[in-house]
Amino acid sequence: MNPLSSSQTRRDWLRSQALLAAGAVASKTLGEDMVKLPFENGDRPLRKYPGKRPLMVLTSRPPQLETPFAVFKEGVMTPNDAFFVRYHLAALPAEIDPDTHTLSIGGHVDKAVTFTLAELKKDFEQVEVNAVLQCSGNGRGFQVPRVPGGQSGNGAMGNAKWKGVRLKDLLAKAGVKAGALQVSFDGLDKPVIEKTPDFVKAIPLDHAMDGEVLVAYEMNGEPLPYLNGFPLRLVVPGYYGTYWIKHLSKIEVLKEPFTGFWNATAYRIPDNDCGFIEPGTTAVKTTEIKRMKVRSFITSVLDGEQVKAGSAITLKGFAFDGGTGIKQVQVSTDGGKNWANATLGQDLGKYSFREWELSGVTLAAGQHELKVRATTNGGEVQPLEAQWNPNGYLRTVVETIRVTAA
Ligand SMILES: Nc1nc2c(c(=O)[nH]1)N[C@H]1C(S)=C(S)[C@@H](COP(=O)(O)O)O[C@H]1N2
Ligand SMILES: [Mo]
Repeated sequence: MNPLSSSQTRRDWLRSQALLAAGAVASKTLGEDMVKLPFENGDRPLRKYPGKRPLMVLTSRPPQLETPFAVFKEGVMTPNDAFFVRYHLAALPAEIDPDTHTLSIGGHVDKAVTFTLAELKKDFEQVEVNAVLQCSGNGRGFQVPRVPGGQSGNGAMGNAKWKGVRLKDLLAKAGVKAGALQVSFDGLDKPVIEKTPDFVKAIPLDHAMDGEVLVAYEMNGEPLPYLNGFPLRLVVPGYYGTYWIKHLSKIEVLKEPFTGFWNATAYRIPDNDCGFIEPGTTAVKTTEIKRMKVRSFITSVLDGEQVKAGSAITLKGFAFDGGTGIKQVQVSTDGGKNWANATLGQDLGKYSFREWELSGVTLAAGQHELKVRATTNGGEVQPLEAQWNPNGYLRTVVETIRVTAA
């Protein structure tokens, strides 16, 4: 029987499609709720981890958990219990005692220092920043041609208020010696086999000293969730998540260029103006991934959902970039032919999600392609055509969702 033969079954079918796209429960496997991302091998179980509501599991060892996209309807700050999780190494610290956890600073400094959590909170100025944390491979699953790596939808990102102390203030306590080049960061998680390189990341000294990089202990007014780096993590506003070291325990000031695997071999992009190359080719030269490219999303209605035909609705969403801030957001409801300027919401800082809305949108009965495009204060505009690189990083293309008005 044609599944669309009666209006009743057609309605059911549309509803099930909408649920699939919205990241709602699509089916059950072995008693577990499953969600389907709209690409090949996109089936994800929804599973509950400590401190988290059920999230989409990409891998369980190490935990890689994606935020169901519908969560972004809840507001401009991403709730801690829904915030995505990403680890590279499977040996996570079993237990961390905040009273005994320490952060040490050594290497090319006048004197090595060690701080307890209590000392960090008491002895240094506390600062806050609203900032987006996004994995370099967020949206990788949509890239065509496909590439290896975690096939994420767009839920490997979130926006939070981070509270902590300035990295530069901590480094000043240790006294950075002349000739220092870089600063490296290590957390408590460890590889399970010796061959796997420990997850250590480094940034240039001038970046470490710019006053924006924080050692944070709070997220949205609460201690960091265990899986988001309890009790301390690096916050590198504007930069892709790979630098935001969790369970931070060791900082080293280096006088030689850092050659660790996770900077020198992994998390690299083609070294050219845009970070993209001809699909299927290999970059001649690569460089470290750094600041995030501009992105924008519609959140008030999700891909595959249904809206009311013939009456005015308000579309909403958010945009962000690597730190120049959002200048303009435009929305198209006809597949990109015409664009209307959205109204920007409150400015929560140049590193935060920036909300937008467009009221008075009326859609005639039928299928519609909605698109959203942001322009930054730095003059960056989202392209209409997707670009490609071998790691599926830097997704910045204008996103398209399909809705049915009925
Ligand atoms: N200690 C540690 N920190 C880490 C990682 C890790 O594997 N171990 N992964 C990094 C990467 S690639 C990302 S995208 C972010 C993810 O942060 P979250 O798990 O809090 O969402 O953590 C970063 N910090
Ligand atoms: Mo990442």
